[in-house]
Order: sequence, then C-alpha cells, then structure tokens
Amino acid sequence: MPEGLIVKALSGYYYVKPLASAEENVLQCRGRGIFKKKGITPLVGDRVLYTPTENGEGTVDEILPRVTELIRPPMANARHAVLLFSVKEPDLNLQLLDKFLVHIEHAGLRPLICLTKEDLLNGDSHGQDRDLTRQVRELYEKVGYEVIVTSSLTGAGTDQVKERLAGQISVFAGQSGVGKSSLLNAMLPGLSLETSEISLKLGRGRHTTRHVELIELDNGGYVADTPGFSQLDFLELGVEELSSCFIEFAEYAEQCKFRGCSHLHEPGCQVRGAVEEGRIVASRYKHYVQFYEEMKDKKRRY
Ligand SMILES: Nc1nc2c(ncn2[C@@H]2O[C@H](COP(=O)(O)OP(=O)(O)OP(=O)(O)O)[C@@H](O)[C@H]2O)c(=O)[nH]1
Ligand SMILES: [Mg+2]
Ligand SMILES: [Zn+2]
Repeated sequence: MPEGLIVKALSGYYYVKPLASAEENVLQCRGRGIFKKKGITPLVGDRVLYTPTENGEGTVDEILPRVTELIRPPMANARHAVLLFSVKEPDLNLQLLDKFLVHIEHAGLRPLICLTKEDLLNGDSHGQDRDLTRQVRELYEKVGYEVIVTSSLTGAGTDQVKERLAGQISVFAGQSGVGKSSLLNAMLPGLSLETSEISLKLGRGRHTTRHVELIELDNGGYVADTPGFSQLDFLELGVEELSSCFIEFAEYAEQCKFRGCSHLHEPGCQVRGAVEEGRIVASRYKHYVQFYEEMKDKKRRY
C-alpha cells in the first residue's frame, strides 16, 4: 500500500498527497468504515497508507503512529508552532502569548515566536513601540525561546522563518489579523492565501482563514495556516502540569521546599524567590498565577 500525507480534511474527505513520487496529484479519499466504529479520526498531518480506487478516488486504510497531536486546530505530527503576534494592529498581548506557549509546551511542539508587522514601527516618532518590541524580544529570548521580527510588506525576517520550517510540519497560530496568511504569502512566491483588513474581520466577527490545510513550501516543509483563535482554554491540561509549561521555572522548582509546590503560597518556594530577584520575569509569573486560578475555577464549575 502506498504511503501518503493528509494535507486537507473537508466534508468527510481526506486529501492525501502521495509520498512515493513528487509528481503525483493529491488524491481525494474516504476513511475506512472501521475508523468510525473505533472512534478514530484521521487528521491533517497524518501519514497514512491508502488504496486508490476505481473511480479515481481512494481510501485511507491505516494511520501511521503520530508524533504529536493537537486538538485545536485538529492536526497531527506538527513539530514547530509558529506563534505570531503583531507589534501593532492588533497590539501585542503577552497574556495570550504565554497562554499559547503553555499549550504548545504541553503538546510537545517547539515554539517559534514571530513579532509581525515590523514596518508599522516606522511611523512611531517617539520610538515607544520600537522599545516595547525590543523589550518583548529580549524577554522571550531570556526565557529560552527564539524570536524573529518580521514584516510581510518589507520582507524582513521572512527568509529566516522559512528556514526554520524546512523539512517539517509546522502550524501557524495567532489572533485573527496578526498576519499569518500574509507571512505565508510572503514566504512563498505564487501563493495567494486570502487575507483581509482587520476592520472587516471585526465587523464580520469571523476569520478570513476557515479550515486547516497544509501548504507545501519549496524546502520540504509543510505549514498549516489556521483560523486565528483569540481564546484558548485549559480543559485538556491538568493544573498540576501548568508550572512545567513555564520552562524557565524548572531549575528553581526543583529546589522548592515542598514537593508538588504550586509556587503560590508555600514557604521556601524558590520560584517566587527567583521572581523577587528578577531572575524570572514578573509578567510570566503573573500570567502563571492567572492561569492557575482560571483552571481551578473551571474545575469547580465542571
Ligand atoms: N503593515 C503591515 N500589514 C500587514 C502585515 N501583514 C499583514 N498585514 C495586514 O494585516 C491584515 C490581516 O492580515 P492576514 O494575513 O489576513 O491575517 P491572519 O492572521 O491570516 O488573519 P485570520 O486569517 O483572520 O486569522 C491585512 O490587512 C494585511 O494586509 C505586515 O507585515 N505589515
Ligand atoms: Mg489567515
Ligand atoms: Zn515553589
């Protein structure tokens, strides 16, 4: 049975790209009946074995083991998550950035942070926005993440992002209007994903990009452009797992006086000590506490 990659899932069909030869076209497939019975859903990003059928379509017969799995957007085998946040329009939202990072760490993907629309800083005569952008970049680099500042208009940083995506499946995530589709268009000449003005988006209250689809880059990478989400919740994440998703807490958490320290009130908490000494950034710790309370709240309600 030939092997393929699901690049799109829509209305009960899976679009499978044959992996044996680069020339073959994407094949429209149904999933085998047994999947439904067993409650298995093939996902975009799945490597599958398929059988071509007489009518020019095919069936997905087997799903190969997954390396990673995301619930929202529903996709498998993504290695990198590119988190896009615009320096302006919409304004940077660090709480949301930290929330994305928690989810990405939990799912086992490698985050890459992109601060988009760098060109908008040029109109900033006092340099305040530019300073803020620099501070944010330094903040997250200190935590241990890679940060790339980009502009789809000038092309700044776009090659650098593209290089990171070579040979792997990645997912683009970020609020509606931060420029996910625009950055992909800038990285791939000839691609023309639909984009739209933020004012239109807000007016319609919906996203321009509406389904998950893998886009093939010319360097062996595949990227899923996703509908931007502005809200995430923590249902699938246990509150006791939260602190390990703040990667810079680890070295201090090991030395907390109590095992299973929540880093909120316990005496001898080294994480809180590190915050006080400025070794852990205050905004990160503040968001940790907010998320912790949010999760506790939810538990009580459900
Ligand atoms: N100045 C400037 N504007 C940009 C840049 N990138 C995107 N935009 C504009 O920002 C708006 C939103 O861009 P999109 O690419 O549609 O944003 P998106 O993140 O794909 O949005 P959704 O698909 O709704 O999630 C459009 O008007 C773009 O022209 C940039 O680098 N600089
Ligand atoms: Mg889009
Ligand atoms: Zn602690």
